[in-house]
Amino acid sequence: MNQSEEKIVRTTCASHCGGTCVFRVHVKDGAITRIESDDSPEPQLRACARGRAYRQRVYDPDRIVHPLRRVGERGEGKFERISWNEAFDTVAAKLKWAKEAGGPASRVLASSSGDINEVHVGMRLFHKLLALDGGYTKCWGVMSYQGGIASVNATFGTWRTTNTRDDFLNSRLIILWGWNPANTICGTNTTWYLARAREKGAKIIAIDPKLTDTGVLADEWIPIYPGTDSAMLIAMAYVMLNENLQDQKFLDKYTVGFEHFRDYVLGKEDGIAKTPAWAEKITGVPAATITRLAREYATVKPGALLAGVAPGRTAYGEQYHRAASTLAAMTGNVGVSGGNAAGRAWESGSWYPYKMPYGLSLRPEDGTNPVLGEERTAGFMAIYLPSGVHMSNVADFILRGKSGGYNADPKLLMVVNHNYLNQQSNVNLMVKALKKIDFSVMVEQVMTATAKFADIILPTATFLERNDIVFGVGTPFYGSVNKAIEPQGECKTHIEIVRELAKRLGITNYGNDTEEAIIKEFAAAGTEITNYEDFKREGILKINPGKTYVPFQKQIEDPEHNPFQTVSGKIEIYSQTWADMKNPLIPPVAQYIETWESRNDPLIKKYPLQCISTHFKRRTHGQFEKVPWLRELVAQELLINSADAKPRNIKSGDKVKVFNDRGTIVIPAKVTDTIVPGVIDVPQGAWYNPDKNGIDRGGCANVLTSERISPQGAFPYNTCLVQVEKFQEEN
Ligand SMILES: Nc1nc2c(c(=O)[nH]1)N[C@H]1C(S)=C(S)[C@@H](COP(=O)(O)OP(=O)(O)OC[C@H]3O[C@@H](n4cnc5c(=O)[nH]c(N)nc54)[C@H](O)[C@@H]3O)O[C@H]1N2
Ligand SMILES: Nc1nc2c(c(=O)[nH]1)N[C@H]1C(S)=C(S)[C@@H](COP(=O)(O)OP(=O)(O)OC[C@H]3O[C@@H](n4cnc5c(=O)[nH]c(N)nc54)[C@H](O)[C@@H]3O)O[C@H]1N2
Ligand SMILES: [Mo]
Repeated sequence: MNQSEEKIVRTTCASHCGGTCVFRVHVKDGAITRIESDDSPEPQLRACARGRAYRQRVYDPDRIVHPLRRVGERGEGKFERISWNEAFDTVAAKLKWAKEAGGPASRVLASSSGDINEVHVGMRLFHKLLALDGGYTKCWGVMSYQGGIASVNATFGTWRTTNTRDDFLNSRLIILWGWNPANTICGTNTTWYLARAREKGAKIIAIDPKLTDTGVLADEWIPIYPGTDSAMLIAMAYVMLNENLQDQKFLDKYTVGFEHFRDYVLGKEDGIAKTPAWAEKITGVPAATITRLAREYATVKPGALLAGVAPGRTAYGEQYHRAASTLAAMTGNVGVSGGNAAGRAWESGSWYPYKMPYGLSLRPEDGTNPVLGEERTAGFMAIYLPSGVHMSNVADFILRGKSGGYNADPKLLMVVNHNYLNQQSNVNLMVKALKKIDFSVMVEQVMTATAKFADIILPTATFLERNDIVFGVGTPFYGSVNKAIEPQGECKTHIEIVRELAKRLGITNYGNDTEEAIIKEFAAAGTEITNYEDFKREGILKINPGKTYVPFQKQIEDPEHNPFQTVSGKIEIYSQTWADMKNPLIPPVAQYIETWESRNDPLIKKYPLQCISTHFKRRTHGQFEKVPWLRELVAQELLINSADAKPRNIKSGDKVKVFNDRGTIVIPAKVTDTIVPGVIDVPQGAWYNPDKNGIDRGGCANVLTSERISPQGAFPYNTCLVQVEKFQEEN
């Protein structure tokens, strides 16, 4: 082909929002000129604003394109260019040193998704490297929805609970409980199917502390105080019981322990009947609204309660998820087309039963990590790891080590696919830890807040510069990630990086597979991809198009032959496993447990506002932060109700400081009546950028959040009390 001719490469987005949408990348002379989206027959898999702006991310002037070594202080962001050879030699030498000086467990791997749903870019390759080299400390906990995972495993014995999105068209009632897919995508076409369901006559109700872009689609917005959702759900159960609206036949046939829940709801145990009036005081939702919604959900069938994961990112968030699933069972909406098990509305990872023999999971040849004891994993992520360290506790682990009861004194931190400092709670604590650790290596694309603390940065490719396979969430399909351009500068792919490190560590059994060979092997291992070449050319393979998938349908239609995967074989409204833990904060049936930093906490006098930190339209967490087109789309602002702004003399556009004992940020305010009074929203993901006084000028929500974890490991980002004041710049 003539060099200067433009070609179009079909590929699939892999950004962290879980929308794996189709890209048509225009390439001329080896450079991307523009990005378009799907032009195939409906239903198309069309990209959002972030996807379409990806070109500016690839060509971001701050892109890291050479290996770097830190020359300034940690956090200062001063680096010098070094050769790959020197970078690899240094990292390998430090890995060996840490293993000898502190044992394998002193090497900590902190990894998130980065890009998402890819077959071989996740954490797997680095796990394999460190496992074959004698082991490492693996962190556990899924930031997105650890509470939801704990809950659905206890209730249904699996973590796949959600109907395909096209099944919205069969619902008569759709309840968006703390869910905003118009911004968060959560699977390509989610909002498209919601809009079509509404056109078809489904009633949509949104329950959320703020009116969202998806809420605009709804017939009704019910504002609620954060962290109180289980109280509202439990009061809805009260109404159903009181008016005998529950589907008792369903409960008798498919569930265990409902009577314990009923006793709790009616107050037989604690003398408190969980009435709508009781819940109104906690949630701020009028009792009449709770009663009306309970009647509606119990009678308008089928109804889909879509339990978003943000209400689960609160203290005791597990209880909210358990309560939602209990209600889905009470209304007989589990395993039914148009219904929903109300597990987690957003399930990344391989929740659709694709024929993927290993997908994102670790394989035997990936080696076992000798540092681990008992391990339960969901794909590549550890969901519960008694001998590991919870993601939220890594700073504490680094700062206190053995003296804090941990099994090692950390010496080396490896960060892959993760803007660690920015995305974990309590940034100021993490800053201390990042200053203390002996050595840190980070594999990154851009100079994030975290990367500034690295000793060595290994630059890596974006998904437009490499090959992979992704799969759809919500709409089942495989997408071929096809390399559109060569990696910028000296960037290398993960597989190239780990192979070089393996060589230097003397690991002889890492394997020599290339990127392409790994993908082909995956495709050939029994997946639906029968013709790899066709798949790669077409870029997308839809699975069973037009056929909805309803989890638990078999269990409901033919329970004799299809028990649930729980201990009892039924839906566990009462979990014996949780009862056996004998922890009042992990009750066997769903309960309302008041969060710390709630509206009743004495701390409210000092810090009177509840701070939530939502996922932002123009970013995926910290990603895309510097993309100019997206910055034009919407500004990083604090949402504050006019009732809270007025007494503070705050007007839209004013700079305000948001603070608590953990830290202070400065951010412009946007005064609005679309958020509940007493609640503010700091969109999460903005990059931490401290001034000389340690005040964050970037507007990073996690300067404010607490590293404390919920009893089942949920990350309570949305449980956080703060004060807001007008900010005066020092002269
Ligand atoms: N306050 C608050 N904090 C939150 C949340 C919240 O709601 N509130 N949400 C939490 C949730 S749900 C999540 S999932 C986390 C997300 O936390 P992270 O996963 O840390 O967030 P991302 O910004 O997606 O960071 C991924 C990083 O990986 C880099 N990256 C992208 N692709 C690649 C690649 O191929 N290789 C490598 N090596 N790096 C790559 C990106 O440049 C980016 O810096 O944040 C959590 N933090
Ligand atoms: N654009 C964009 N898309 C994304 C991401 C992103 O960062 N940006 N992140 C991706 C990832 S990793 C994840 S995990 C998903 C999930 O993303 P979600 O967790 O679903 O997104 P959020 O915006 O945090 O929350 C959804 C809604 O819940 C509300 N909410 C917060 N706290 C509460 C509460 O206590 N009760 C109730 N009822 N509602 C509450 C918020 O106001 C918000 O409107 O999104 C994915 N998609
Ligand atoms: Mo997430």
